Amino acid sequence: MNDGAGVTRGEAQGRRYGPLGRTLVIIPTYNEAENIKPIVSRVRAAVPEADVLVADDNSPDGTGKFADEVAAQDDQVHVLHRKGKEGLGAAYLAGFAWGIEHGYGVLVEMDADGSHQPEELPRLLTALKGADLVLGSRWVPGGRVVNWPKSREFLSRGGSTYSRLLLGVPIRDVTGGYRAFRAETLQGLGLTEVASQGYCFQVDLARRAVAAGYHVVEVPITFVEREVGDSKMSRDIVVEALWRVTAWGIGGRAKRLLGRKHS
Ligand SMILES: Nc1nc2c(ncn2[C@@H]2O[C@H](COP(=O)(O)OP(=O)(O)O)[C@@H](O)[C@H]2O)c(=O)[nH]1
Ligand SMILES: [Mg+2]
Repeated sequence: MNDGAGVTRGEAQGRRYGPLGRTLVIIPTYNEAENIKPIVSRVRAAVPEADVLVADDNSPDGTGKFADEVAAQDDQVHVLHRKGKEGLGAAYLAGFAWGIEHGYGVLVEMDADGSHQPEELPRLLTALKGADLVLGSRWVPGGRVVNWPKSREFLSRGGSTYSRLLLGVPIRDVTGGYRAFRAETLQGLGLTEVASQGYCFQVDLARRAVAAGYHVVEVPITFVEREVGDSKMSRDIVVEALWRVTAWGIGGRAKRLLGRKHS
């Protein structure tokens, strides 16, 4: 149950997977000046063959400039400068497009604040050899959270449970943001239609992957709450997630009901 738990579709069993190709770790940033250099060097040390793309939304604290300084010293580090704060979802979509255009076979999502430990990435990549999508998971056996207030854990567990039940996706940690995608998987998710901006972006991608029949695997991770800088979690982000997940859930049920009537 520990490595590679959470098969979503039986038909995926026995499928053969192609080689992974080059890996790009995408790190979205907004005001992560103190975190950006340490996180990039941890990624480079943990997975030296992987390249890094920092997707910065013109952070007022100069994160983009610090990322440029790292990129100037290291050919495997790139920076995508975006014009302003547009949310996590938009930054990832831009990062995915950049990565696919540049021929990467694996695209990884990772926060800048150290919550997603780069040292755990090799385990995610190993699991991706036999999957279409790997989710770093706090809520499967072996997964855990360090330094989170009870209120935040309640919100995250509650959000995952609500989404799982309403959307019918058999995933324990559906809001998590430490993930490894095969490029082909991303290309099959209909990303041009994704409008989710905040954390429900992660729920959106997970539900699309399940609906498309991809083999999704959850790998336990230890999520460490940031020590430096501020969380961008806001009431707006929670409200967006709540209404979108609810709308998807109701829309999906209505579609199934209508489908049944017509058949
Ligand atoms: N580019 C970009 N990055 C963002 C935005 N909002 C959050 N992030 C980044 O997304 C990651 C997760 O955000 P964080 O504030 O740590 O959220 P939390 O861990 O849920 O409290 C961090 O690397 C942030 O800098 C945004 O609007 N644009
Ligand atoms: Mg964080």
